[in-house]
Amino acid sequence: MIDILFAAGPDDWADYETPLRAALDGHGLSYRLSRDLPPEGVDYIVYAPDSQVTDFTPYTGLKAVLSLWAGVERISPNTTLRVPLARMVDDEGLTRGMVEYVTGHVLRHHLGMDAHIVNPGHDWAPVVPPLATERPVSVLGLGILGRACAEALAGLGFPVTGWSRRAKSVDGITCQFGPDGLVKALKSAEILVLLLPDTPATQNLLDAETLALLPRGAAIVNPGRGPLIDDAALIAALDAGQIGHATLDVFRTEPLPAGHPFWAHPRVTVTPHIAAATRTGSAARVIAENIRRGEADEPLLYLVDRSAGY
Ligand code: NDP
Ligand code: OXD
Repeated sequence: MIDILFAAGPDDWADYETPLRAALDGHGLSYRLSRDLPPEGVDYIVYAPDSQVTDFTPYTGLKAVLSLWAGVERISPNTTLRVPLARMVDDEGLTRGMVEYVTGHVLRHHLGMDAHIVNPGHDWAPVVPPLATERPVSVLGLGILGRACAEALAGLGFPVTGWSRRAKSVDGITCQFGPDGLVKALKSAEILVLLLPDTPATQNLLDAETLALLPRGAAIVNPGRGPLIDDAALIAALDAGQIGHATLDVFRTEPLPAGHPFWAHPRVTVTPHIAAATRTGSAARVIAENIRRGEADEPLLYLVDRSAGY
């Protein structure tokens, strides 16, 4: 009997219980799945950032923690966790959702859609946007999500530069890495997409100095994490016209506090962390597959490198 503790919030339990049971049954596993199990008998913990578990010490027989979220900044540094941590990679749901969000918001800025959607004076003022082939876009982060978005944007014709920690090669994308690569990626980006994880190395990556490297009037789309951007520096850059618009899905504090200047800024679009929701059916299949692997002594999928923090 495999004991699986569902240690995410009550809403998640309501959404996930049925799909998780269906996915586990599909593997013919014999299991107990509950929100409440004696810690010492637990084999796997299904985790989300609002989990009731913050100290893993009592889980003496734990084999792995399986995150329902792709971003693991809140659990990866936990020193009481001493077993493998797998994060969510869900090509059927999460990745598709992110590609749709990013291409939609990039196209909005590229086409200048706002001028037509909000046109109180009913001005007939034709401004023909350039073709995508004339609009360089950079994607910071070339992991599962960044790469899928970079490829989708390149498929629409945008010249795309991608930036990652380690060197890589992706067909149709100009790949950069390291500090020099960041400067190149920023200098060319009329639209900048942030798909980096929140780690000590990425926090405040966009500050006054790096924002100044972007072409004047550049747009930023951030579905990565709030701490990637120095909020005050972004507001100053927006006010100075250095940044034309920022579409932000993620924030240092969520929900974004009522008085935060982003809410009122005319050139900030706030979306409430909805860029790519984990979809219950496909995510449950990813969790169940990892439990099957764990029980079969096969390597787990999507393990987090906790020394790098993602
Ligand atoms: P991955 O781990 O697959 O990719 C992370 C990418 O960031 C990699 O290309 C990695 O480089 C790069 N990277 C990490 N650290 C650095 C650094 N110091 N310098 C340069 N590049 C760096 O993550 P995903 O693509 O799956 O997800 C990215 C992030 O998206 C998540 O961490 C999460 O924060 C966010 N997210 C947001 C959602 C939303 O709804 N808003 C939904 C899901 C995720 P390398 O390839 O060299 O390792
Ligand atoms: C995630 C997210 O990390 O939704 O999965 O932000």
